[in-house]
Amino acid sequence: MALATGLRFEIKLSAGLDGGYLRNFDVTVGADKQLKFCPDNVKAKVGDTLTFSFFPKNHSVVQSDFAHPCKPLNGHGGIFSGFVPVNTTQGPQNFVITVKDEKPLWLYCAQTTGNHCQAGMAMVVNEPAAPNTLAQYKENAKLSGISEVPPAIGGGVFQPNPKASSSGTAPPSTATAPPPSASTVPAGCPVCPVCPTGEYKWSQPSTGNGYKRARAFAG
Ligand SMILES: [Cu+2]
Repeated sequence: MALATGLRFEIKLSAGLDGGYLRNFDVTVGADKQLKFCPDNVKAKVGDTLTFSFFPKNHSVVQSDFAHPCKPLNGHGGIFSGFVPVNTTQGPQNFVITVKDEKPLWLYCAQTTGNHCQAGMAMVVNEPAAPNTLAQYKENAKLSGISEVPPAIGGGVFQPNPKASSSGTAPPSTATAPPPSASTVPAGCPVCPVCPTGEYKWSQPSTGNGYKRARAFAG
């Protein structure tokens, strides 16, 4: 896994295509012990970001295409977060990708223990019209055989996760556990498995000039 060695600021001078602002979508990976991305169907524009936060036990984000569910794009290329083992509530680092175009972007988890992709752990950005829907991708995934893992991490950056536990150990799980809504599911993400479609979190309001404000990335 890439480790943050410092922070740098990157100012995006390209406005969102809607002329207003770019957005970030927070996506949980395996939250609530479910083999799901949440949300799993996002409509995004060029320059928008998706920030993946990882939950136990060991998930990944891999890009594929519709025709090859649970297989890396072009056999090897594309987005890959690596496997992110998590023992605590959330992993210490998030994986952030930037939407490069508005073509459909298919993502899955390549964990073979439990066959996560075949069990439906997949998502889409900019879902195409029928018949190539997310639902159909998941149907095809059931028959896809063993998931494949890309050889190298790429296609995104890691950022510190402000919601991660700093102790490195699992929190108490019985009498002193916080209310269910407190920590395991980010605010704004409804209880899975029913994930919303599309836009539920806006990262920053427009500043009026069409530019996104500076944003820190792990470098
Ligand atoms: Cu997984």
